[in-house]
This record gives sequence, C-alpha cells and structure tokens, in this order.
Amino acid sequence: MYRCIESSHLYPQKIAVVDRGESVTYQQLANESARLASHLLDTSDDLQEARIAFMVPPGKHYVASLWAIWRAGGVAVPLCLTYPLPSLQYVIEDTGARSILITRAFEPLLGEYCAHQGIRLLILEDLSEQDSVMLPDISSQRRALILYTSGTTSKPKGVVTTHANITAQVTTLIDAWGWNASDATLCVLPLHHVHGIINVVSCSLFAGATCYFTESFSAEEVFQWLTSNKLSVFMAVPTIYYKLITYWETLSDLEKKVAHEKMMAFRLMVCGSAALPVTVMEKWQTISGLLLLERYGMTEIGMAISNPYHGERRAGYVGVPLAGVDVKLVDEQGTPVAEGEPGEILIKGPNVFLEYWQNPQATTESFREVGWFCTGDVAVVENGYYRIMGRMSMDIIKSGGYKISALEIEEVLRTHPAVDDCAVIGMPDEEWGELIVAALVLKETSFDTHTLQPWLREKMAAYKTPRKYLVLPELPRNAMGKVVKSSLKQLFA
Ligand code: MCA
Ligand code: AMP
Repeated sequence: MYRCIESSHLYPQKIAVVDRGESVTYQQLANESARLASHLLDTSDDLQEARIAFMVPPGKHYVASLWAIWRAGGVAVPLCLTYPLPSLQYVIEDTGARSILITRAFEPLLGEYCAHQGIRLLILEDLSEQDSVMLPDISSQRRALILYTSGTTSKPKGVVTTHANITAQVTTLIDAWGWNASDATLCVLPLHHVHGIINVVSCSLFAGATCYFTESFSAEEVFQWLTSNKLSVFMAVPTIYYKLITYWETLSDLEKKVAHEKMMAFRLMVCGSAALPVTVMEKWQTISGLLLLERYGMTEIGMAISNPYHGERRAGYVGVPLAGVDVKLVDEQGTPVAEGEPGEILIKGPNVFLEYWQNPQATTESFREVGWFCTGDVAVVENGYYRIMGRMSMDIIKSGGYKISALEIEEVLRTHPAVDDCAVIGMPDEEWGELIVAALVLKETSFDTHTLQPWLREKMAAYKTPRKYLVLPELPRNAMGKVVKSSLKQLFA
C-alpha cells in the first residue's frame, strides 16, 4: 500500500486522477486520504484490520477513500454501486463492517439501515477539515481488501488479500505491461472487482500515471475518450469491446479513418475477465490498428497468465504465466497433465489471496497441497501458450465480465410464490459472453414471467438477473435427482 504513498512522494505535483474534468495531484490525494484516515481513526491510533465498507463512485473520492482505509490500518470493502439494499446488507453483515464511507447520494439507501444497526455512516461531503494525525505503520502481511466473488456456493464469498498480495499483483503487471509515469488510462470498470481496482486504478497510480474516470459506461463517450489523444493504455472486458465495435459501425467512413489514426497513439489495450472472441480481437485490430493483449485472472489470484507485451499475442490464447506466478495443469487426481492435454489450472505465488473471509473450510477446500489454489478453470497448453477451455462447474456464469452464481439466482427465484422449482444456466452470447437464462417449473401455469424482472431487481443487481425464461413441466434430472444442466442447454438452444 505504500506504493501509492510512494507515488505521492515521487510525483507530488503530477496529475494522479482526472474526475469530471477536475485534475487532482498525487500530493492532493495523499493529503485527502490522510484527512479521511484521521476521521476513520477517530480516537484510535490503528484500525487494526477493522472492515470499512465504502460506497463511493469511481473518481477522486473513491481513490482517497481506499487509500484512507489502508493508511488507517483498516480492511477496505468496496460496495457495488448498483446493489439493492439486501445485497449490500449481505456484504456489510458478512464482513462485520461497523463504519461505512459514502457520498451523500447513497444516504437514502443506507441511512436508515445504518442508524438501525448502529453502524457509523461517514458522509464524505460532511466530513470537516481535520488536523493530520499520526498514521500507523502497516505491515505488508496485514489484510487489506475484501472483494466478494460468486462461486459454487449460493452466497458470494469474501476474498481477502493482504497488502503484500496486492503489491505482488500490481508490481507484476507494471513490469509485464510496461506501466510508467507517462501513461494515462481511462477507468470504465466497476470498482468492486479486481479488474478495475487492481489492473486499472492501482497499476496506474502505483506507476505514477494518470487515471481518468467516467461516471458510467457509455460506448459513445468511451469511444470519444479513446480518440481524444489523451490516453496511452486501456483495459476492458470483451463485452465492452463488443459494444465499442457496435458503436464504431454507426460512424461514417471519414469518422472511422480519423478514429483509427487517433487510436494509434495507444501503446497498449488489454482485454480480460472472460474469453475474448477471436472475431472481436480481429475487428478491433481493423478499427484501432492495435492487437488486443488478452490475459487470464481471477479475484483470488489477480492476474496469472498473459499474452506478452513484447512478443506474439496469439488470438484465442491467454499467453504464458506472468513472472513470479507458478501455474500447473492437473487431472482429477492432482497429477500434472502432458502438454496438449486439458487440466485444471492451479496457481501458486505471492499474488494468491490469504483466505475466504471467515470461511476456513472453503479456504482449505480451494487449495490442493500447500499453496496451490484450484481455480476451477480448465486449460490446455499448445505450443507453449495457454488456452482456456472453460469452467469445471456449470453453476458459474460469466456475463458482461461479471462472475455470477447460478445457485444464488436459483435460491432467490425459489422464494417467489409462483415458482415451484428452477434451474439457471449461461447460454453462449456474442455480446455478453453468456446470457443468464432460467428454466422454471411453475405452481400457476398462467403466471407471466415478465413480472419476475422487477421482482428480482429489488433483490439483486440487474447484471445477475435472467434475460430469458423457459417454462417446463419438470426439470431434467439424473438418477441421483440432480438437474442435468447440459440437457437444459440443449432445450434453450
Ligand atoms: C446489463 N444488462 C444486461 C447485462 N448487464 N443484459 C444481459 N446480460 C447482462 N449481463 C442490461 C441492463 O439490464 C440494461 O438493460 C442494459 O443492459 C444496460 O445496463 P447497464 O447496467 O447500464 O449496462 P452497461 O453499463 O451497458 O454494462 C455493460 C458493462 C458492464 C459495462 C459491460 O456489464 C460492466 O461494467 N462489466 C464489467 C464487469 C467487470 O469489471 N468484471 C470484472 C470481474 P435494461 O435497460 O433493458 O434493463 S472479473 C475480475 O476482476 C477478474 C479478476 C479478471 O480476470 O478480470
Ligand atoms: P472473477 O472471479 O470475477 O475474478 O472471475 C474470474 C474468472 O473469469 C476466471 O476463473 C475465468 O473463468 C474467467 N476469466 C478471466 N479471464 C479470462 C479469459 N481471458 N478467458 C476466459 N476466461 C477468463
């Protein structure tokens, strides 16, 4: 975490963040984070890993809040800005956060709940000027961040990383992808996941670069940014490149030519979080002249495998292990497979997370031997490069770059009075990677499934809700009574 403070010593007057046209220097960010840290500390001299949740839009306040929590000795818990209250409550209560930093816009959502629960709600706009206090020394082995990830359990798990894990994840990428202080990037990703927090915001700020922020994603606005000559690095998920391509197709030939010339100013564009279709990679090269660099990562490990910055970027492949990250592919017995054979990806290194928050059983089960984390993803090595073949569980869906648990959605759907039983799967989709769909067995056959979307939206973020329903008299099950999701896929197809 001291890398961010180091940047403010090394480049005090350099622009760290540009937020809605306002430029903020590294020194200003350091000062602001110290001020917020003293509010968080209140009368104590070290938060001693107290979990501090924060619901703050991407931009200068987000970065100052994150740094403040770290500098005061807390564990940062970024909240998803589009979650309804029940989803927020789950994260707040699971982490046991007793303080939450917010911008005023979120007071109507969280105010009453926090007052009722006795949680300290700090509204950034209301915090007074404060004399700076002594900030604690934080050992690199201390917990720094909890990010919630959906998996093969119905409830999301809190992934805990230490300051040392984060430093390893960030410095590896800075070295691998040549981040430097003259870089400028644009953050278009949500900041409750690794891709946005680590790869974009932390890499750029640890490197002394400038990070621009947008309020929310709009293909037109992002395209304008990409052709603004202000940026040198850009990172996004495949769905975003797909949406940018769709926007580009609406431009005139002259506009396309100008856009192409302007995008040549980029030194790097990265894609990840889900499989990058070869068609998208090729189309993007025609549009921008740039070959996207695809890489593979996960909340628990940061980035592990990447196409090279210098060297061949192979379409359909995620490249080779990053420096300092050990990767092996194993069969069901845990034996390494031969080159060309598929196996589960296991990862070891200083980038690998510490634990699932207050879930020692899940932590133990996710490791094979000492230190080898089992990703649940299957890959094959061909001519030295890794190719991701898919996931071992059909209960995990990747849609729009978000990892979504089918079980979590099923559990909520089953609480609907009209739903007798259900099964959720992801269907291949050009735009979203996978589209969430649900098969339903209904108690009332006349039930209108269109009413499910608003009902679900009160309980979960929009990106987790099914987009298509199929009503069946019963779900396909095997002899053990388990739903056969592969048969469901055929029914939806
Ligand atoms: C939203 N919509 C969807 C989905 N999401 N429809 C189908 N499937 C979806 N998944 C619908 C909304 O309901 C709405 O429709 C319309 O699309 C616009 O919604 P909005 O939320 O505004 O969408 P958007 O802003 O266009 O979002 C698209 C997005 C977003 C920008 C691609 O999904 C996104 O930010 N994805 C990135 C997630 C990410 O960072 N993942 C990294 C985690 P209507 O108006 O009809 O309701 S993975 C990670 O961190 C690991 C370590 C890694 O490897 O990187
Ligand atoms: P998350 O838990 O949200 O961090 O998502 C991590 C998962 O995203 C991985 O386990 C993979 O299944 C998937 N993923 C990330 N990058 C890629 C990629 N380049 N190609 C295919 N899948 C990917």
